[in-house]
Amino acid sequence: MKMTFRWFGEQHDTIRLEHIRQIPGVTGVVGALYDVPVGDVWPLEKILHLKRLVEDAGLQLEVIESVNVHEDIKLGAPTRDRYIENYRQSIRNLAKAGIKVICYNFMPVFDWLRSDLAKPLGDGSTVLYYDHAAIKDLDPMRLVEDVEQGANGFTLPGWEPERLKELKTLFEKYQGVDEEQLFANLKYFLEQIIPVCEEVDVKMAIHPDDPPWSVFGLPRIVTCERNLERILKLVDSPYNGLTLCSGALGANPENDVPAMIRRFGAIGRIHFAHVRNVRFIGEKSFHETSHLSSDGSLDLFEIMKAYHDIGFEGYLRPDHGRMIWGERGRPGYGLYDRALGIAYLNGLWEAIDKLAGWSAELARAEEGTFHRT
Ligand SMILES: [Mn+2]
Repeated sequence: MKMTFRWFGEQHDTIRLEHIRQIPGVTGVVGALYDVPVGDVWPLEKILHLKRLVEDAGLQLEVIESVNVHEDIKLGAPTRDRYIENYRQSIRNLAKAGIKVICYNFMPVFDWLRSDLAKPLGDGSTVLYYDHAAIKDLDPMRLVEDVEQGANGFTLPGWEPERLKELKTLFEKYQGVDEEQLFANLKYFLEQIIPVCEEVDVKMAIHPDDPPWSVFGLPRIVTCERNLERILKLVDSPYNGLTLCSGALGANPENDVPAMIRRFGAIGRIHFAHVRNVRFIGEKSFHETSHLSSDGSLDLFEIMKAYHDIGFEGYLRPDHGRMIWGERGRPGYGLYDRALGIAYLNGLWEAIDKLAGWSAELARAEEGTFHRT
């Protein structure tokens, strides 16, 4: 397991690379270019500049999150081929800079969605909160305004203004796209890009939809074990893999996250792990929490144990945290609670690893005794 930390770059993050370097066990940064419009080719010089910054701070840059997919690709519009060709070129450029994994998502219109970006908890911290009942009847434009106001002046990933002003038109375009069509459009995209990934050795890792159900009547497919399996089979290559996000999938209590880790990890298709907790409040309603098992509804020990059992050697990062200690930053992406999350995940990992070593030793010793007698 390689511990990483998401960073939004010099212009878009309050957190400095030197601070990330000081979090125990972190070896790499998960980065992206935020000034390249969705659909354009990522220029090699810009990628190399980012890589230099990260490496000068003593960290590695091997994972990109995200290279966003242009809406025309998800819609299956006639113009998609141009954007797919650009995506292929971005993959080649990222490979030249030593990138190993690209995280992306295939969510129509919206990236992740929440009804509140700063819900206060009893301990005085604030967290991201989702309540389907509050969202489902809302005008999507109204939600966009709310999110913009609650984002502390940041543009949230996936909520780029140029994309959101097209919102109305986009909704109209999705009228004819159901889940089956979205699967077909994803297949078309993967068939074009995976051969390039195989050629340049870059692994694609699709992020689950967050939350993992349909919102505003838009189709969503990266939601459950069955669909993940179907996605992996659309193009059956090790380069077509997953970002297994415990929080996104875990928001639906029907998703058994440790079981998914074991199943898809055993076949080598998890390339990137997002680990965090959520607390269920009711039907399609949850808020985020610290990473600690007892603070939420997911068992982080079981999750880390599953990664250990499959011999996970890929990239892992803590995910959204609470906003604590007066920090002002991107909702979900403060320094302090994610650093606490890392310390906790490292502790779980060390304990699981040593106990596994002891059990193996014990088993060998017992075997020895058995043979001698
Ligand atoms: Mn995630």
